[in-house]
Amino acid sequence: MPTALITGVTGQDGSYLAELLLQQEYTVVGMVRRTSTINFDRIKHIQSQIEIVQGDLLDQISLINILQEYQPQEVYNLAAQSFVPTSFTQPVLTGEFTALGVTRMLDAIRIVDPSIRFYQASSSEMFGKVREVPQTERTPFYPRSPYGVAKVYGHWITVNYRESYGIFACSGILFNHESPRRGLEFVTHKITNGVARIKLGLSQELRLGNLDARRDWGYAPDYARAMWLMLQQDRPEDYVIATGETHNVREFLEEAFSYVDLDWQEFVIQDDHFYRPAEVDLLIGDASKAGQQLGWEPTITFVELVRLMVDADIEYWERRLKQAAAISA
Ligand code: NAP
Ligand code: F7E
Repeated sequence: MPTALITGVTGQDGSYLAELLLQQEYTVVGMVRRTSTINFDRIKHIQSQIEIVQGDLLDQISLINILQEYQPQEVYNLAAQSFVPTSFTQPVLTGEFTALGVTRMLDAIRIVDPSIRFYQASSSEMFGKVREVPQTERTPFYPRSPYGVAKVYGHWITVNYRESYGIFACSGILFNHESPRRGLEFVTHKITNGVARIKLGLSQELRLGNLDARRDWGYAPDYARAMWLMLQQDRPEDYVIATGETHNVREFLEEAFSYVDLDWQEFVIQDDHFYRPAEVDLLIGDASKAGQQLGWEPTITFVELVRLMVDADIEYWERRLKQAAAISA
């Protein structure tokens, strides 16, 4: 059975990809960085089936040692500083993790075993101030944040190692993808968590930034499947993964609040704190190439995505309330 190394296994995508690879009977090695308190919330249900190994994208030797010890056939590089606002306040750290970290891993592969297949988690944020609509694999990049700039570097170094050293290296240009496991600071989960708390009487307001930004939002497990498919092809190539639909933040709000019979305008406060120094106004992807060559299609619609996230957050907060009631009884 093949062995796969996932960096960023504790993140949203890493957890779904690990589940998928375990279903395919891979040996899954998950790289985690050392922290004083471990947070395996997203992988606790599969933790016993994964080999957890300590390593860090900032530390080249740790990457070389992991490849030598576990000898994976596939490496999925999902680790990154992935929150766009933090990239404005910590631009150098973002460059180290999200840009140079890719070179460290590619170089480790080149040194230890150049036959390893490599997936790089590229992003629609590379399109930034978009040059064409919809965006395809051929659309020029114009990043609008230190995060986007770092991802452009990660994308091109992946292409460069493929062309220079013949490494089977693919860059998946993934548009926004969400789930109940999405970090709480990202706008979709911030909204659905806020809706659940307001519905259950735990909050009275939700503070947000730019409601006009448009995104192409898909469902994270669908996107994990696309990553795996890219590494199963005869030739390494880059692919856009997207739903082909765009919605603004206001539409997401309307859908989430109305699903629980609330009017978002009574609860949402626009707050300058959540605006960015430069914004990405419109993203919409054309995933025709992935459809034709990988047979990939999204399985969840926008409305289904919003509702499943609201349902999950309501269930979470109801459980928490029951636990609190049981403790105080
Ligand atoms: P996420 O939930 O923020 O997870 C990021 C992961 O990276 C976490 O496991 C984190 O570990 C790990 N990490 C961060 N810095 C590290 C370091 N120096 N060394 C080792 N591990 C480190 O992100 P995600 O949403 O799953 O996204 C996965 C990847 O896809 C990221 O590269 C992201 O930039 C990219 N991407 C995401 C989307 C999207 O819509 N989700 C779209 C396009 C591209 P800790 O648990 O220790 O923090
Ligand atoms: O913002 C607006 C905000 O933080 C979406 C990452 O996974 O996807 C993600 O990046 C939009 C932006 O995601 C709030 O201004 C309004 O226009 O959920 P987000 P993102 O920046 O698109 C890409 C593809 C990645 O690769 C990234 O790693 O929503 N917005 N009000 C807000 N955003 C946040 N976070 N919080 C607000 O209060």
